[in-house]
Amino acid sequence: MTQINTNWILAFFGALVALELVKSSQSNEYMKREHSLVRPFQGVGVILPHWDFLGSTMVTSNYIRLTPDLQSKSGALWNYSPVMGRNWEVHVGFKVHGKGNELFGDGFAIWYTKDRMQTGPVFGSKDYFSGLAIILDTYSNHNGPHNHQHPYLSAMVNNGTWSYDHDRDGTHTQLAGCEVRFRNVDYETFISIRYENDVLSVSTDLENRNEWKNCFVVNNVELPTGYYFGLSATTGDLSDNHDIHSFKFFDIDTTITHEEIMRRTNIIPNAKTFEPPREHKDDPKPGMSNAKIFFILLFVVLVTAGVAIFAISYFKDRNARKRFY
Ligand SMILES: [Ca+2]
Repeated sequence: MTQINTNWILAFFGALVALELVKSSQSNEYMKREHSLVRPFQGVGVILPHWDFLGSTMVTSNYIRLTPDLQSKSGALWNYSPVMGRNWEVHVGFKVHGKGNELFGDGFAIWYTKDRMQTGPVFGSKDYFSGLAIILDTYSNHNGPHNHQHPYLSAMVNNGTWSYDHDRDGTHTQLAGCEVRFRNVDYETFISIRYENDVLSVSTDLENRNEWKNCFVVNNVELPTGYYFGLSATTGDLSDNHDIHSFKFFDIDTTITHEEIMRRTNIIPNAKTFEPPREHKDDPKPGMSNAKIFFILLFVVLVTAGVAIFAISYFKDRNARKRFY
C-alpha cells in the first residue's frame, strides 16, 4: 500500500515536472532573447547583452534600477536590435517603491520608438517622439480637471509632432488609460503590452495573482516595424526607486512575409481614436520655496527695524531740539 502511494506521488510529481518543462520550452520558443532581459543581469562587469543604458541606471544581478529614490534623477535602458516582427507581446516585471507615502514621482515609460538613447523631459526620454509610449505616471500634476487617480497607466502614439503635456498628465494625447496601484508592494508587478493586427491591448498583474487584468484595448493603431524598445524613468522634486525586473518579448507572428515586414517599416505611427481632448490651463505660478519666504520675512523685519530705529532717533532728535525752545 505504502509502495503504491509512493509510486503514485512520484508519478504525479514526474508529470508536473514534465508539464513545466513543456510550458517553459513553449514560452522560450516564442521569447526572443535579442529583445529580452532576464535575470541574472550581471555577467562580466555590467555588460547587458542586447541592451544599452544611460543616466542614473544601475545594474544589479536581480534588477535594473532606472532611478534611485533621490531627487532629479533620470535613467534609461534601450534595446539595440530593431523589432522586425509585426505582431508581438511584451511582459515587463517591475517594482516602484520609495520612502514617500503621500508624495512620490514621477513614474516610468515603456517605449517602442524610432529613436533610442535620447534623453528628454518625458519620463527621462525625448518629447516629440515617433512611436508608442506606455506611461506609468505616479505623480498627478493635475492641472485642470481629470477624473482619474494616480498612479495612472496610459498609452500615447506619436508621429513626432505631438508634445507630451505633463501639466495635463498627458490626458489630451492618450489613446486610453486606467488607474493602477503598483507602488510599495512586496512582490513583483507586471504589465503586458500586446500588439496584434493593429490592436493594442494592455493588461496588468499587480496583485500577485498570476493572471492578467485588462486595462484597455484600442483598435486601429498602426506602428511600423524596425523601431526599438526602451524603458526610462525620472524623478524631480519627488522621487521613487524605479526598478525593472524583467523584459520579455514574445514573437506572435504566425505567417508574415519578408515583403510585409519591409513594407511596414514605412508606416507613420498613428491611431484613429483618441480620448476627447480637454482644455489647457496655464500652470499656477509656482509656490514660493521656504528659503524665499525666509528671506522675504528677514527683509521685512530688517526694513521695519530700520524704520523703527530711524523713527526713534528722529523723534529723540526732535525732542532733544525742542528743549532749546
Ligand atoms: Ca504626471
